[in-house]
Amino acid sequence: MFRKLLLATGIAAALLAPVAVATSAAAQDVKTRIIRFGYGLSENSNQGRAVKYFAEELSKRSGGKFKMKGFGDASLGSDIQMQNALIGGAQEMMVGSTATLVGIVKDFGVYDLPFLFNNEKEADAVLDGPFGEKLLKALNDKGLVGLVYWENGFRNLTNSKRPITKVEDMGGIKLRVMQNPVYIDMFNRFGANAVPLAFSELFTALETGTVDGQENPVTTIQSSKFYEVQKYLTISRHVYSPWIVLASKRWYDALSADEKKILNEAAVASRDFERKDSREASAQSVAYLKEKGMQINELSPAELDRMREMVKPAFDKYAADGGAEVLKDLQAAITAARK
Ligand code: KDG
Repeated sequence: MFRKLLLATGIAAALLAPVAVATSAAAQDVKTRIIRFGYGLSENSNQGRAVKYFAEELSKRSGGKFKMKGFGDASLGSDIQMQNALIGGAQEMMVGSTATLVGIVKDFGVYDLPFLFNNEKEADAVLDGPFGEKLLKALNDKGLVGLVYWENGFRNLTNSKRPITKVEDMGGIKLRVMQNPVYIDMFNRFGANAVPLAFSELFTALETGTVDGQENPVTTIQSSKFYEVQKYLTISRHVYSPWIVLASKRWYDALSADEKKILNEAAVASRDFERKDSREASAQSVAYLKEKGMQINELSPAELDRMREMVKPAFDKYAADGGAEVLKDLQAAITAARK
């Protein structure tokens, strides 16, 4: 008897479940919405996989009403072009680098200073804590909503000229950097010739020799196939680079409270997925790149200390250019995260 009751209840629950989800979504103030989500890397990258996961989470939590479509390979434009499209309300969402946001909120440039974070744990604590939150809020009066940070990762050097085993080896290398004054200043101080370029132009610039090298996390070097046009990889971990998931404020403000809750909760779930996926992928990338024929070396602690010394004036310059307070706050947040 009890088994039959259990079975009957089980069948009833299974039949009612979809209705329950739909009912809960219907009960909520949730409208059908098409969300265009732009990003710069390929679909088969840590960034692309996280976009797919985010879309699935939104659909699940909205009873299928939030239909998010990912547009990869910068098909909706570069980070900067997409930021402007969100501000104008022509696009709903994107993920991109915090480094390209400095034209909108200058303080985001603080994340680009070298050798700030020692590991991902510190980065998570600072980005998801009061310091990171405060910077996200600074976007609100610029027409953007910063939802969460994803992980781009610790950046490393590649080039086609020579192994970089000491800073002097960077001398004269035309090194592509993100469009950001901290990166330009940093690599010029290392003796390279820093060339700011949008990510979407990078592979061609490497292929044609317009630039000799670039710097990115190993996951990006793998997913963007830079190993096809770069011979040398130098593990330097010189900057921890965040990505930031952005929404158009014009679009976001029109959402109901229920819809905002769904979006924010799905964004947090996507952040946790992306960081786990990125770190797992990163652990495999060096072996993959070696297999693809890259000649790989790691900068010694002594050499990294020399680089730290050489870029100390970059911190002074950043502080003198109006970044003193945000830099002090970030350094305090990192110290607190280390306790
Ligand atoms: O859309 C591409 C961006 O995510 C960009 O930040 C990737 O790190 C990157 C770079 O070097 O441009």
